[in-house]
Amino acid sequence: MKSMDRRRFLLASAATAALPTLRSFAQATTTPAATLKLHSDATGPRIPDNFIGLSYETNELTNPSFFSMENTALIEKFRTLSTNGVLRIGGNTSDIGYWKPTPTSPAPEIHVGGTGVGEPTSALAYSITPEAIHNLRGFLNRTGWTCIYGINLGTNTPGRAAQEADYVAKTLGHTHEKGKLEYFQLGNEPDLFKTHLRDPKTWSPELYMDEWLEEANAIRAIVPAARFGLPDTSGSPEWYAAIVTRLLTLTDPPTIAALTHHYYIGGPPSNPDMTIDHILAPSPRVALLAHDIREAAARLSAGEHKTVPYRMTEGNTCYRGGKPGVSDVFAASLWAADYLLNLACNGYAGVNLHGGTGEYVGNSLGGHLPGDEIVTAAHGDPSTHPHPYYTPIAHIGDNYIIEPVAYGMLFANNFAGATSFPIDFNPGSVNATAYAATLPTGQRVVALINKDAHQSLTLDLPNYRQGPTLAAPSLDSTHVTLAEPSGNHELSTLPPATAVLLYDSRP
Ligand code: BDP
Repeated sequence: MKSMDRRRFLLASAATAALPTLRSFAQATTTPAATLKLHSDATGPRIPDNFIGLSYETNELTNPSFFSMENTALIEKFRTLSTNGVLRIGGNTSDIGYWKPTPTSPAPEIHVGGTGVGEPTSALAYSITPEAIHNLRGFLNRTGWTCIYGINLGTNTPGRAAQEADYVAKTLGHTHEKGKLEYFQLGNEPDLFKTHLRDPKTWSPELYMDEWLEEANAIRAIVPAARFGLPDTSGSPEWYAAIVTRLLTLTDPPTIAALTHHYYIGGPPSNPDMTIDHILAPSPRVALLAHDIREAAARLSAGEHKTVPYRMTEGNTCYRGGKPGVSDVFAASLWAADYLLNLACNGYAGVNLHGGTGEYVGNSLGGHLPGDEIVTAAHGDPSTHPHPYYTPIAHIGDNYIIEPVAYGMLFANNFAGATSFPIDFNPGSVNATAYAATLPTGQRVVALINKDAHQSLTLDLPNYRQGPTLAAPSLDSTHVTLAEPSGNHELSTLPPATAVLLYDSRP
């Protein structure tokens, strides 16, 4: 990729910032040099062009002008993040939304149990109209994005699901037929239905599959080209295993387009362990989830004689709407850069970070964002923070704003279209990660992410010059820059809390 192409991914406001060269950061107290061995003659997974994704609550469709071609300010921000990303619509509110085909269609009875803490309630049920779907198509056309569309499984009937799917498929068109709909998902985090939607004593992956198949088959009967992603669990690897086993017993299974799961580092916001240090610490769970979904996808692929991709369809730093001072600051940029590249080099088809409008993410949690209480208790003003706190694109006043977590997405998006290759990286005592890939032009790119709050990373990588650098005055700052350095520099020392892309400078 030529440097002009890469510049496309940089934010205009940040691109003019004068960055110090990494060599100039070299410090008096040196940590032992890290080692990095590049195995560029071997190939790892290719990172799809549409790797970048966002996840929004289905409840956003209540306001048909939000995802519409008139919402030019939001379209511009989507295009800043990617010109061909994937918008996933779902979340807890997808299980309390009902299809309302005409203005006079009656509202069905929606019953949700549970406590309403961290989950929606019956009173928050809402309708989805043809107008919202029609406008969504215009929004997708203008952004260049495609869509994963979530349909209610928790409080729906197969008949209503099929009617909605029919309208959505006709209006969006399938991506395998040059349209905008990647696939449907039925139900959000069914592994957690036991808390508010199903009997906890009996709920299981097997019962879920009975219900899922009934709804999926009703949809296929009307939309023969329908494709599905599943199970969209909150994690729960034992679910993918059981679901794949069941799918492999079917003689005429619905078409499976992807296996999917969610990932939040932890939560809720009141949890004292949800700190900047915690979100930057290495997480063994990421590798475990990757291993388990890859195994499940391989089993399904072998059984179906095709390659079934896997995708992280909803996630972020801290569940229940994010934590002020952790989810909405520079630490979240470094987390996202690392997390996305980790998944990219582990063969994931893409990553959808969750966000959107505060009210609707609030509804997904029972009607409010707990982060507000933390800000208020500290005598702060919640209105100065993004809502939800983890959202990649915030809506503050009349403006849409690219938040710190989205800078990490932008950084990682420089790997889109590239083919990863294996490396041996030993950062010593520094909390740092590295990823490497070959761009379609043949040029190699290395990402170094120094998540360490205190230690610099010292590394010699001859013939690689410094590209876009992700930096901020401090880990808890909201002033993030992602910018090209001035001049042509090789790397010597990467300062604490900084990430850099390095490009092979050989002819
Ligand atoms: C996920 C839900 C989503 C919530 C999110 C959160 O799918 O609707 O908004 O958690 O807790 O589990 O922030």
